[in-house]
Amino acid sequence: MTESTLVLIKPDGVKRNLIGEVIRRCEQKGYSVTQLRKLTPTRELLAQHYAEHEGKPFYEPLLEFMLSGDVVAIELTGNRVIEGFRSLAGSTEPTAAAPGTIRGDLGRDWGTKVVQNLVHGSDSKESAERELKLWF
Ligand code: IDP
Ligand code: MG
Repeated sequence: MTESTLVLIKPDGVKRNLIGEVIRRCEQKGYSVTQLRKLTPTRELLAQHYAEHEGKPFYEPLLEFMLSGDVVAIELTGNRVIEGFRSLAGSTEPTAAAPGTIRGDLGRDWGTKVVQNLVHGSDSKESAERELKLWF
């Protein structure tokens, strides 16, 4: 039953000094940080990570944004953590994300081509396994 998910704190979250705030919310929920690294990802890593979005209008801006600074990669572990972290993160658009969520409380629309929304979380068991192998 115990599983792990990939959480990324994106460059906007790192630049705004929200690493601790994101981890605090994960730990307060009861999940455990089982691996953690801070890095500037390569384009190759991001292309693999975001392969499903290749060809979409926001794909290039998304890669440029993710290359713009350090990212924190976290393996977060606990029962149903994949679903649970998506719930903590809130919906993709920070303007519409529910208050109480990471994106709803800490994010907003900055008028950029790509939505800057502080965090990534794997969306399924298959994605989590694939993404954790890429980042760790
Ligand atoms: P998710 O991060 O909530 O799973 P995805 O659809 O997987 O959302 O998209 C990946 C990332 O690409 C989003 O987190 C956001 O940063 C960006 N993004 C997604 N859809 C759009 C869009 O329609 N316009 C601009 N950026 C987008
Ligand atoms: Mg996604």
